Amino acid sequence: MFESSDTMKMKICLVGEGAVGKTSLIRKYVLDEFDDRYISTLGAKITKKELMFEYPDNGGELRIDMTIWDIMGEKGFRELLKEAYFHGAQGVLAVCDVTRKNTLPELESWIAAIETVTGKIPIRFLANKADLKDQLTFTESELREMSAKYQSAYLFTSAKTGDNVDKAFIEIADAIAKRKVA
Ligand code: G3D
Ligand code: MG
Repeated sequence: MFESSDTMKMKICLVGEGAVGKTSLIRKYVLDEFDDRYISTLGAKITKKELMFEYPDNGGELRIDMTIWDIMGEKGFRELLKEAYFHGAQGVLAVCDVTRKNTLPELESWIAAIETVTGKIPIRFLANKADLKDQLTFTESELREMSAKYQSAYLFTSAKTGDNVDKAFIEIADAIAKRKVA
C-alpha cells in the first residue's frame, strides 16, 4: 500500500558493451531534463528523472525519484569500481546492440558484476538499435533464452526512433516498486 504522497528513490544502472546505445537511450528518455553531471573519477554519468505512477489497486500515487547511472563500457574500470557503480542499485537495464552478436553474451559478465554487489535485482534486457533490425545478428529466441535465464524480460528498443524507450524505464521502475512493496 502506498500513501498518496510517498516518494520512492530508485537507482537504475545501464550496463553493456561500449557503443550499444546506453547514453543515447538515457538521453532519449530524459529529453530536456538531461542532467550533465559527470563523475569523471567513476566513469559514470548520473541523470535524474522524476515520474509518477498510479496504482489504483493500492489506492495511491507514487512519486519516483529515479537516478539513472550510465556506466561506461570499459571492463577494467568495472572490476575496480563496481562497488561504487552498483552499490544500492535496485534495477538493471542490460543493453545489447542487435547489430553486434557478442554484445548479448557479454551481458552475462555485466550482470555477474552487478549481482555480486547488489544480490538479485530486477533486470530488463534491451536489444537496442531495433531500427536496424535488418542487420539482426542474433535471434529473438536467443534473447528470450538469455532473459529467461535471469527470470527477466526483454524489449527491442531504438534510441533513434524512440521505440520502447519509455516503456523500458517504466517497466524496470514498476518492477522495482512492486518488489519493494511485496
Ligand atoms: P554507449 O553509451 O552504450 O557507449 P552511445 O552508446 O549511446 O554512445 O551510442 C553509440 C552509437 O550508436 C552512437 O553513434 C549512437 O548514435 C548510435 N545509436 C545508439 N542507439 C541507437 C539506435 O537505437 N539506433 C541506431 N541506428 N543507432 C544508435 P555514433 O555514430 O554517434 O557513434
Ligand atoms: Mg555512453
